[in-house]
Amino acid sequence: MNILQELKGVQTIAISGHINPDGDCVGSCMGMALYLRKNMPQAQVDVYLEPFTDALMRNIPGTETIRFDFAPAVPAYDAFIVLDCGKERLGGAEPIFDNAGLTINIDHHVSNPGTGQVCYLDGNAGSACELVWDVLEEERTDARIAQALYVGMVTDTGVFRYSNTSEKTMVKAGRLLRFGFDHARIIREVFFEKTFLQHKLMGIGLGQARLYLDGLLIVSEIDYDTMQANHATKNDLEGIASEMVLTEGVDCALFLHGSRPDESRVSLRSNNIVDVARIARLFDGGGHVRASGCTIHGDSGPALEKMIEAAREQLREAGRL
Ligand SMILES: [Mn+2]
Repeated sequence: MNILQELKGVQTIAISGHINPDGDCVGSCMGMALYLRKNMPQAQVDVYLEPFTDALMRNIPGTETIRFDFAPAVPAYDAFIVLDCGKERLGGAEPIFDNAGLTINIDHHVSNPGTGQVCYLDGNAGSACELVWDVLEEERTDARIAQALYVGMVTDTGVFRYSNTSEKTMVKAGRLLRFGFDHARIIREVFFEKTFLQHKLMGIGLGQARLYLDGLLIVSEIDYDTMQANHATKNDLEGIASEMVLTEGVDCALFLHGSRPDESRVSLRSNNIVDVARIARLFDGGGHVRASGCTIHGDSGPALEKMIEAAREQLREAGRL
């Protein structure tokens, strides 16, 4: 796909990604927006997203132009580009999508069957930013666009550590570096730097962790009261599940937190064996084989037992139990 050809003659373009935007979502949306603004100067290009971290605001160029209020600047856009998700995760941007003419979807989530008239989907890609890079022309790209896409590649591959990192990922990231931007600062600020509260909650989460299934599964929970006492939101829990799954001997990690008095969010991670997307789907969640999420309503105890059983079954099938 060449995005400029797909959008030929289009005057107004809206771009959005998923609720609770991460670096790949914001990076792909801004990378695309900056590219279209540069190469289609006559067109109006608007990005609609929910708020996200200050580190992403600072390190992804052009974020100050994002429309965080979801008030449509145009009654019906000629085109709508959905990045890093399908229509069902657009949140406040969904009505804008519904009113748009041409709809385009670029995504790397295996659970996304594709939304829109033109789809570019690849479940093997490490990030949506990799796929956005595919539809751009390198000679029409600049350092700001490259930087936005680099943030997404770094975020979704865990700084090129996860199994979704491929030769293609490295080649594309390498091409981006040629544009010249402070890539070391991006990795430090976007990926490794944490707030004091994040570090504190990481300590609580790891301190309360327990091992199950012969040490193949690690589970921890930060309850609603602890969240309240620390004035914590889900953003303050960033990285806890990923850290848990780095425990020696562990294949799968389940991290729960009380999101409301009667609701828990679960982050699931695995290294090699357990398909955590399958477990998340038991609770209407979704995501990737190695990283997924779901929501539990009511008491988390029985749901947690069900998830441990599901992990046990998969580990048995794999001959590990
Ligand atoms: Mn992504």
